[in-house]
Formats: sequence, structure tokens, C-alpha cells
Amino acid sequence: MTSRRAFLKSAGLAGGAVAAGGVNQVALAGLPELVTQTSAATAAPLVPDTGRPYRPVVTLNGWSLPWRMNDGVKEFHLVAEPVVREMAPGMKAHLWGYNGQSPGPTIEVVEGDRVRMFVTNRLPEHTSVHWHGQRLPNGMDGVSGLTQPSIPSGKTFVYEFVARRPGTFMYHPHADEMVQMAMGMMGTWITHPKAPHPLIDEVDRDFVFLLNAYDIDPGSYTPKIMTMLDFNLWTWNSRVFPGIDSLNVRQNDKVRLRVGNLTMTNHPIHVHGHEFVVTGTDGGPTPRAGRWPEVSIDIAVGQMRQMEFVADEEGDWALHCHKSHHTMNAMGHDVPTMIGVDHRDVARQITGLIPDYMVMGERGMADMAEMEMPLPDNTLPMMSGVGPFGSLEMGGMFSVLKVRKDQPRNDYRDPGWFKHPAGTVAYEYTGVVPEPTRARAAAPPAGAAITGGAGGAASIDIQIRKPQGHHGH
Ligand SMILES: [Cu+2]
Repeated sequence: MTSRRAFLKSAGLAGGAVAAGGVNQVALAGLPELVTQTSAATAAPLVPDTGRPYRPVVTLNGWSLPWRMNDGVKEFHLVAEPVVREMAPGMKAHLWGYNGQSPGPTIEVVEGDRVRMFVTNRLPEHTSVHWHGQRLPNGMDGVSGLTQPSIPSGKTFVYEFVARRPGTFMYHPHADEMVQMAMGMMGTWITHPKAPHPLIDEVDRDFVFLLNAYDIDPGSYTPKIMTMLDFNLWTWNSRVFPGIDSLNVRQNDKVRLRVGNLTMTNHPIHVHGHEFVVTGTDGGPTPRAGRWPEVSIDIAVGQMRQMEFVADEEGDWALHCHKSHHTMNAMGHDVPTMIGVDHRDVARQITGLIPDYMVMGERGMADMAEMEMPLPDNTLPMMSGVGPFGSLEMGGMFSVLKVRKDQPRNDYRDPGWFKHPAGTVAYEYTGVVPEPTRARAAAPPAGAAITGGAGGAASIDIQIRKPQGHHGH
């Protein structure tokens, strides 16, 4: 990120000018330099070079915003603006965000910091920024109409408060928020503890991402803003697997995941191969007596959770939302289930009329992942991930926790796929599979519909009645 280096260099020069010439009113009155980011890559952690030290977080497919110190105040400059976000290779979305990206940059401060946020509005409509979860003066809370007038297009407002308690927070508009959040306006705020904290452990890796969702028709670029529940792109930091970076850690690292939910539904986040404890919520660090091991944690709408575990098992471990629809990519939901339906006849008739017609889902949806289907431009295929053993058949809110013995400390680079030690991968049984004997041995259950003659247990048909419609409720 060259712009950050330029920022720090110019900040240093400005500081020198102030020191040499006394108080430079022009420099003090000026806005902090605008830093933007257009790459969707995961940026290296932003190690603080001014202010109190802290151990920085890594924003998955994102970055942290540099600041300048101005007379003891940490000053940031957020710019609300239209952005182009690559959601995965092959698809770009036209969103609204901050400083070149959606989500906006992560803001990292230290407990006790006085923070001044300059917010410039380059959107075509007014906005505001709500600092979700912070203790602050009421007039800094960012609710348009309630605690402040909206920030008109082209104007810059200033928010100023002390980051009073450590934890994981978010920022987002409270102005035309349904539209603005559907368009991607959100970001993460981390307040690090100022000293060793009895309830906050030091960790080796600290990852953060936001759960967000979009409804973008295949072939188009702009989210549908009226959608309430039936989104088709379930994303982490506005990225869709296989476009979501893996979380790369060294074996036996202590790992923290900070996850915030700004979608309109809950997401049970599930980690494979390890148990974690929830060490913090929006309300602050969790008392130690209230921590118990989990492998999934449901994150409700508007909530944040901090999970911690020791990554002691080598391998490539799935990390995903457990709602199976959320591990798909762009798809229509109004499709009848065709599993078990032999539609060769009808397909033959339809292809007479529509030569490209393709029957889908006769044996499940897995076929879809490997089918080369013609897609409109700028459309993600469903479940397009490819792993070392073939089609991965997951998309959306999915990534991989990569635990490696030889991953260097503080190195977040992707080590590639796990090389399993010999004899540790599920394998095919090649012996003889005997015919089941149970059906011959057991008597038919009373009341079961039986065909083929009473007692002829070799052919039992259980009559299954599927619910039909909603019977008027
Ligand atoms: Cu989900």
C-alpha cells in the first residue's frame, strides 16, 4: 500500500514543520490526509508508530486506516463514497463504502485514546456514522435526526470522543441505513487494552471480519437495496469464497477471531477441528467463569463475538457459516427440488424448443459445481471453490483455517494446501460389501403399508406423505 507510506511520510513532515515553527494553524486546521485502498487483498497488520503501542489485528481481505497524532488526539479521515469491490475473481460489485473499499478500513485505537474522526461525504445523498457499541457523548452517536443533522453530500463532519473500553465494535450509517448498509457501508472498530487486562489474553493471531450480504442479480453490478431476507451473496467483508482469504496460523498459536454481523439474519459460525471459547461480546470481555467450549457460535443480527482457541491441530480446517444456503454463491431459490425425479422425457421435449436447456439437480446439486454452465458476465458460479481433492462445493461464507508447524511467527502468507501424512486421509474400502441381512431377519412393523403379500418382508413400501401447501394458515 504505497499510499500509507506517503501518508506517514507527509505526517512526519507536517510534525517537523509544527515543531520548527511553533503552532502551525494551517496544518492543525487541515484535514488528515485521505488514505484509500483499492486492493481487496488482506493487508499486513498496521503496526503503530505513534501513540500507545498495541498488537494489531488482521482484517480479512481488508486493511486498517492510518492516523495522525495531533496534540495528543488520534485523527482519522473517513470518506464515504461509491467504490468498486471485487467480491471474488470474476465479479465486481458497485457498492458504497469508505476510503476506496467496502467494508471500510478497520479503525484501531487504544483504550483511553481521544479520537477525532473526520467524515467526508462523497455519496449522492446524506449520511452519518454510528459508532456501534461505544460509550460516547450522546451527540457523537451518529443517529441522523436524533443526535445530529445528517452530513450532506460534499460536507465533512467531525466526531470526537474517548475510546473508553476495550473490545470489538463496528461503524455504519444511521441515515437511510437500509439502503446504505445494503450498499456495503460498514467497518470494524477495535479498541485495544492500554495495559495487560485480566480478561483479555495476549494472542499470536488476531483476525477480524464482518458478516454482510448482498442481492446482486447475475450479470449486474449494483445490489438490490429493497431485499430484506432473500440475499444471494452471503459474504465476509464483502468477499465470497473462493475469494475469501484463508486464515493462516502457526501450530499452537493462540488465535482470536472477531466477527460482527451486519446482515439481516443470524449466522452460526462453525470452526472445524478445534474448540473455542467466547472471550468477548459487544458488551465487553466475557467473565472467565462464563466461558465454555464451543465449535459453533450463533451471531445474531447486530452482534459481535470474539472467539479464542489454541490452533493445536495441523491441517486445513473449514471455517464457515452453518446455514447451508450461506455457503452457496449467487443462486435463485425459487427452484423446485428435482432429486429423484426422472425428467428425461420432459427434458427431451424442452430441448426441442430451447436447445441450451439443461436439467439440474436430478442427483443433488453437486453436479452443478462441476458443470460448465454459460453465465452472464460478472456472475459468480455457485460453489466454485476447488480444493486439493477436487471441487470444494462451498462458496459464500466459507474459508479455511490453515494450521502449519512451519508457518513463521507473524507471517500471514498462505502456505498452500495441507500435505497430509501418509495414512491420515479417508480412503476407499475395496473389500466385499455384504448384502444387508436385517430386512430378512426383522418382521414387518405393524401398520406399515406392505406390498408383495403379507409377511413378504423382502418388499416393504413405507408410504410417505409429504406436507402439501400451508392449508390456509
Ligand atoms: Cu450464515
